[in-house]
Amino acid sequence: MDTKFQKHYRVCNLCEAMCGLEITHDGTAVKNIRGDKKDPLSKGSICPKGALIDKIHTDPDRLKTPLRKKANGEWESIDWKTALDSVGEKINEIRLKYGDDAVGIYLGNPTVHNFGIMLMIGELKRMLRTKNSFSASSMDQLPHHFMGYYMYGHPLNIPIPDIDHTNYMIIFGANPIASNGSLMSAPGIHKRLTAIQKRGGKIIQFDPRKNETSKLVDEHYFIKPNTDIYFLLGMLHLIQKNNWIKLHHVDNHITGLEKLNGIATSFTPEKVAKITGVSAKDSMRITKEYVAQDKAVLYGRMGMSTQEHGGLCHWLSGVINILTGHFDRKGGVMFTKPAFDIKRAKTFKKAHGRWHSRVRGVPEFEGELPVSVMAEEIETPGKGQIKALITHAGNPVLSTPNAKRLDQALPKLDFMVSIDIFLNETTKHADIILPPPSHLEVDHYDLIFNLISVSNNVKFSKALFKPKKGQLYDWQIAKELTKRFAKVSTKKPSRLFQWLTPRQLLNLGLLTGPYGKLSSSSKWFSGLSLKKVINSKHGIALGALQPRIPEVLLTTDGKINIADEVFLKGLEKVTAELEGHPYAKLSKSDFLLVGRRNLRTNNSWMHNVENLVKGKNKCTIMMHPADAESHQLNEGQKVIVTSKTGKISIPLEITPNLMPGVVSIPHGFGHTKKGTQLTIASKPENAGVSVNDITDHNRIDPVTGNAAFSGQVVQIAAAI
Ligand SMILES: Nc1nc2c(c(=O)[nH]1)N[C@H]1C(S)=C(S)[C@@H](COP(=O)(O)OP(=O)(O)OC[C@H]3O[C@@H](n4cnc5c(=O)[nH]c(N)nc54)[C@H](O)[C@@H]3O)O[C@H]1N2
Ligand SMILES: Nc1nc2c(c(=O)[nH]1)N[C@H]1C(S)=C(S)[C@@H](COP(=O)(O)OP(=O)(O)OC[C@H]3O[C@@H](n4cnc5c(=O)[nH]c(N)nc54)[C@H](O)[C@@H]3O)O[C@H]1N2
Ligand code: SF4
Ligand SMILES: [Mo]
Repeated sequence: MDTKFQKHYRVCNLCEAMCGLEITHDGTAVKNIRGDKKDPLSKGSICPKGALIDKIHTDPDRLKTPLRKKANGEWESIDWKTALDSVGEKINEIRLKYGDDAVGIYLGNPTVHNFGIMLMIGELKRMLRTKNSFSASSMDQLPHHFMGYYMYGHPLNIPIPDIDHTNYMIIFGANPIASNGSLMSAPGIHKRLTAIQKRGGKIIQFDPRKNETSKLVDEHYFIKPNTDIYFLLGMLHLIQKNNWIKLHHVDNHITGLEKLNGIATSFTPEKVAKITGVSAKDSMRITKEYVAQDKAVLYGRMGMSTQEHGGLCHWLSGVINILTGHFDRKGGVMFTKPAFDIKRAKTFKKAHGRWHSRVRGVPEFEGELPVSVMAEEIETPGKGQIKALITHAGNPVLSTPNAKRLDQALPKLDFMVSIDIFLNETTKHADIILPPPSHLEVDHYDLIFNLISVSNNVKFSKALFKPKKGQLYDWQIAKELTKRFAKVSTKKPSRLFQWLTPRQLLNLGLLTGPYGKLSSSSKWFSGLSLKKVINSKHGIALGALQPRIPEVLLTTDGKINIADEVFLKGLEKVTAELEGHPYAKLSKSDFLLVGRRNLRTNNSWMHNVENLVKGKNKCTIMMHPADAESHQLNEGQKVIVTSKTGKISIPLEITPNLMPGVVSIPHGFGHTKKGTQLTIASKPENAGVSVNDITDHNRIDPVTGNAAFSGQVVQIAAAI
């Protein structure tokens, strides 16, 4: 190799897979990016997004200095001190005038991929003391947190499929080949899935669409969107009726088992089949096979989370895994043992219903309100109305249900600040934008994804390049704002967080963590410290997942709370609708809408990378040929999709991969040039339309408050 070039090793932080990257560079520019073969978790796997991560760093549209909007709407660059002082003054002025709840905060998806901000944001929120706190979680994995909290005592106590040892995997509503696995950090997912088959195992998938993952599964079944809860209750019905229950070692660590008696009695396979579209014969055989397997796992993800019964679905899949002996055992779902266990830092005595949203009265969870209520909290006058908004690493104008309404509500704010690397559809509404450095200019550690990984590992990535002089990291921005917000807060900022850097906090966590030098179970010379982790540039393997019941449980009685009232109550509506499901009344012109992801896109961003967006238009509506024929629609033509909340016009893609009666549109598109700097994304051929202009903010899971994107009713007609 040319001596001018060096190798840098880091973890890709674009998605949950945590692929190790090997970056060849000359100190100022990247030559190429490959998968790091020596990374103990990813072993060389990489996807097109990770291979192009440097294109975010070099994107001419990426912001490097704070921007302030002038009275005429144009932007001017300002220095960091002026920017931070103005934000502090403006936010404090609004708090003093209208009260703490007048400030809203929204954290987007990349927030969780940034350990610096994750360690500092709690303090910032503590100084703000607002009830109007939101994040992308409430249109994503909220049901998992809910299940973790109620069943195992902490929102982050989430069991993960032991994919590398299972012999029977049932997948509901996920597309790991495109998404690279979610709530299951499993880089090289293709290899891991096919390995199940190589050991003689089987993969079964339930999805209203045959997606990229369906190509490799053994059996795919179309399931009607938003009806998975019925399928799961049908499984429970069979398991209880046939007494297929085997609790193994968890038997002594469960409370509330008796409350499960009778809850699924009326959910016979025949009744359930009428609602789900999966035949009674298939559901009976699959349940029997799954129960009989020693190493089997039931896994559900986005498609199962973002439906009207997402909370109940994830609770019940947990219950089924427990009852059938596929829990806390090899090949079932298992808990991780991360080197830095953030669960120890934040305990939850009570995390639900401590306050309610002002307009719709929905309860908070983990200190947050569902994002579906954000627009109405900005629009509706009265005490507690949101007058100022802080966004971090999010694009809610494209990502939230009925986002068009939010787009119209944001200009009504007295003040908005966005911490983001781009001027996009959301940040264009801000008065001030604070841009942190790029992904190659920051240290990286996976505080969250190591908690949901399919094996235990630890790795620290040092920044590759230096940021522009004076540019502040996300965590420094948070610290600076915390200091300013503290001036009018009744709480004092914690000295620990004021004085220590993320590296120092991480070192503390690693030293005192389960493998740390200072832990009772490790030895001083072999235990972990940040230094030791930094020195192992490819990362350190900490072993396969191991049984952790009961020590992992954080419930007050130290037991699994298998049937909390919150879930049992939620079941009432499902039981009532068994005999007369609303979908039975749909007419021929009604379709059920589902979403989709593509390997080369990442929610609403990264569309500004030419090599990822080029090629076939990804923002289409997919429809089954029989439906297209009966509606006299042709391939490629523009159709108008209408819902309760709006209309969009989008090209049609006809494919047998959709369940008849179902249509699929991806989210994250709808880029606009107006007011943004998204040169590539907003070119007409790449811009697409936003599905969230037609999703309904009133469709939320009544148990968790999560957005219900799946199964919304829409009508479709040719565009004239
Ligand atoms: N209809 C429909 N809607 C959906 C979904 C769906 O399936 N269907 N999925 C939902 C899900 S699961 C999610 S997670 C959300 C995502 O929704 P959001 O989190 O609201 O939006 P993202 O598209 O992830 O936007 C990320 C933003 O972070 C910025 N950014 C990237 N890295 C950094 C960084 O390191 N620091 C800072 N400060 N900024 C950064 C980017 O420029 C971009 O503006 O969308 C949800 N919306
Ligand atoms: N390439 C890429 N990777 C990503 C992302 C990305 O945008 N692009 N986003 C990341 C994020 S933020 C997340 S949260 C994860 C999500 O990753 P996944 O959980 O794998 O989610 P999706 O790829 O959206 O796949 C959801 C599947 O659910 C199906 N589905 C929809 N409704 C229903 C239903 O009611 N029942 C059932 N059974 N199935 C249904 C859809 O047809 C689709 O095939 O991906 C992450 N990884
Ligand atoms: S799969 Fe995810 S973590 Fe791996 S390279 Fe792609 S974007 Fe990065
Ligand atoms: Mo997500």
